[in-house]
Amino acid sequence: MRATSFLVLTLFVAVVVTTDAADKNQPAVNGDRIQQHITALSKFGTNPEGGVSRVAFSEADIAGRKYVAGLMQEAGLTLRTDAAGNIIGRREGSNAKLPAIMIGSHIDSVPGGGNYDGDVGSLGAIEVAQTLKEQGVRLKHPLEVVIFADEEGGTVGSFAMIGRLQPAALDLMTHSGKTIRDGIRAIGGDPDNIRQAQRMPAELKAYVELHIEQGAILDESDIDIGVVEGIVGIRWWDVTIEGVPNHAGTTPMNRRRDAMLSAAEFTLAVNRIATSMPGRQVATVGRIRAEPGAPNVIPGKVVLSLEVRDLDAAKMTTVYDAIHAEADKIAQARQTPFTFTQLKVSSEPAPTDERLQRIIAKAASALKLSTKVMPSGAGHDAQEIAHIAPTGMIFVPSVGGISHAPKEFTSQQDMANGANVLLQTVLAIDRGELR
Ligand code: HGY
Ligand code: MN
Ligand code: MN
Repeated sequence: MRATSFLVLTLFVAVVVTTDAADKNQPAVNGDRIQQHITALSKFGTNPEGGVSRVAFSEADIAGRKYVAGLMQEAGLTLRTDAAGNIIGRREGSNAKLPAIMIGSHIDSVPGGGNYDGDVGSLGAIEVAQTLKEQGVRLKHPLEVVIFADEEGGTVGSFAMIGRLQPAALDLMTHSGKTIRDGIRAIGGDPDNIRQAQRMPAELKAYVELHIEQGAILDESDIDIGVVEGIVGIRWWDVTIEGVPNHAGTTPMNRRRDAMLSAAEFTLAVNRIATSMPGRQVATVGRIRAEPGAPNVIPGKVVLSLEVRDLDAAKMTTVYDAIHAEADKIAQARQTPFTFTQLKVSSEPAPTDERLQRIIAKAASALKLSTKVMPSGAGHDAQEIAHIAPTGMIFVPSVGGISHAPKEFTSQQDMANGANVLLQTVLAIDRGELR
């Protein structure tokens, strides 16, 4: 071997060995364990289609929360349940004066949901705490892992944490059959003192949430990690349409004031309006109830849900105004008045912290993972916490972009990648990179 070749080879070996050693020195999560926890959590509220119906405050939710609380304790966290029912696990840092780095997500699901929405971020955050404990890493900042209460009912737990859950919202009925007030009580919260759940900006250094993308962008472009730049706002209304109930056999077609017919026209109009404007806004009628609800009675009343989402609050107002104007026309033409009641759990759009975007992207690159900066079309607790702390979000791919459905799927490797990026992001914040 010529001297130069020998030198090149030696350098090459040295670089490989050094890089390898550096990677080994970095704490890394246990992907098998995340997968085991995902599988175990999926048993709470499991449904025959392979997903879960673990709606907030249901028996399944209560049992699932107990399971994750056990994991949090094993991870060395000291637990408390706040007044809103959020489970908060804390690990003190070496400097008692520093604010906490908060990570977490939710474990409640939509009815007929999947096994990854919220669960990946919750179990990924617990895995970060477990990894720090096992690998003997002491942070300077306290670490808090939060499992937020009732995310799917309108980011209820995180709303309370920022002090914006209005008392009227406590009376809303949830999928569990309990009001939010009774639900919070059932999970160990204290709805009569909901204000006590509020956290102050000085208490929090940052909040970072890992989540599945719930869309197809990462999967279709074969990208490992999404760096979220902003989260859409979500506004919900109950729309009530008043008609006149009457006999479905004896009332001629030209003498009807059929609330269902107006609801059908309205539903088509919502879709047409959201589709016809330039931009990424979406609008949905997702639930409908006709009264009295019999085949042989013309519906006298229909109550349906309206949801509008966009990254721009002004755009959401424009879409809503157009929908309302169309409803007025339908009401006039069919003599069926419409009433819109906005629910007290609507979320405003939220940009994420640009410094955290950079930290997340850098952490992913150091792990040799590809990244893409992208918006979130789904709502998250992160958009509420963004009002009181610098907030970042890490997305991992959802196969086929399917979510809020039993076929929702994210691979073990992608979950581990996301949790490792979360871990490295926490370490970077702790080192002082969030300046
Ligand atoms: O509805 C949402 O976007 C969220 O998954 N809660
Ligand atoms: Mn969801
Ligand atoms: Mn979610």
